[in-house]
Amino acid sequence: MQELFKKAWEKIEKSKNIILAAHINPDGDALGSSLSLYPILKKMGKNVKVFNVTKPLPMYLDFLPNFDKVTDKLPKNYDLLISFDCGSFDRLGIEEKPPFLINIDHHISNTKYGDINIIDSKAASSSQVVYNMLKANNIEIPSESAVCIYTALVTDTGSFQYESVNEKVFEMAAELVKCGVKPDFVAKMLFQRDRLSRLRLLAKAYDTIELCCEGKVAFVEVTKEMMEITGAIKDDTDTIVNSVRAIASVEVACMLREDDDGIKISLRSKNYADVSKVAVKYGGGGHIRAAGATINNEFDFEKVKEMLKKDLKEILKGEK
Ligand SMILES: [Mn+2]
Repeated sequence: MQELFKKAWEKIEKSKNIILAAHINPDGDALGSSLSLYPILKKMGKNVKVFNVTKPLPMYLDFLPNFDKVTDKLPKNYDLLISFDCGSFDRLGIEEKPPFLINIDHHISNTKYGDINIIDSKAASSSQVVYNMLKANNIEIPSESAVCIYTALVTDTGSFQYESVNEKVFEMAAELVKCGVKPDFVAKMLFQRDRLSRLRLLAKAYDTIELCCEGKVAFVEVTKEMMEITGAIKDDTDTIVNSVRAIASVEVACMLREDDDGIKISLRSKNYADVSKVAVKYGGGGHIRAAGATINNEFDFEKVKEMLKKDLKEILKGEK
């Protein structure tokens, strides 16, 4: 890994026009990781652009330094693109292959589409991989970058709750606080700016919770109608599946959301089930404990649940 960090940094030093990019519908890790390098590369005199194909960007991340610099227009001429938190090239929303691509990620399902691939599936967030790269190259972390790296870490670990959280994660968090992060500020920005529309949507969604497989599996539904009635937006659905997983008996929670291009399924597991296997089966991907996919329009919710029940029974088999 240290070799790769050095190689990647050498390439960055040699490049002039650099794009920092993350996957479509970015979460805190995707956007935080891409924005984290912006001030550092600027200071190095690079021409840097942060690209994301999504419009509008999730507003709950608007406190990230340089959030307003993110553009959905890909510049024509550039030497290097660095992708963050993006498991496959098509999720970047870029047509042509970049002249050189550094792929920084922690998804076990990453397809290694870069010229340099720095994939650490043990990392708690892609921002931890960025952090390790900066450390390996003795780069000082300005507070603007630290806030981005820290926010990405908080969002991807469910506020330091997941199995990926270890001594290294806390050491890194402590270091980032030394660099100027105020954890209470980040927490307030992330968790104390809720929208009424989201709470109204939760009420409707929770009403649809259905348990099966002896209470080990829970389904929750979000329809277009619910979104319209409550005035909720897609971002408002982000954490629903996590709170459904919190039911005591549940090992796997699954949210089904009606989207324009099909039914979006989001899977979360608690202790032992590898839900990435199920997501991959439907053309998606993710992690062992958090994964997702989009199933095309030819099925309705009931049919999708039926299919998923079968798959989930299979992955729950033989476990305690
Ligand atoms: Mn991530």
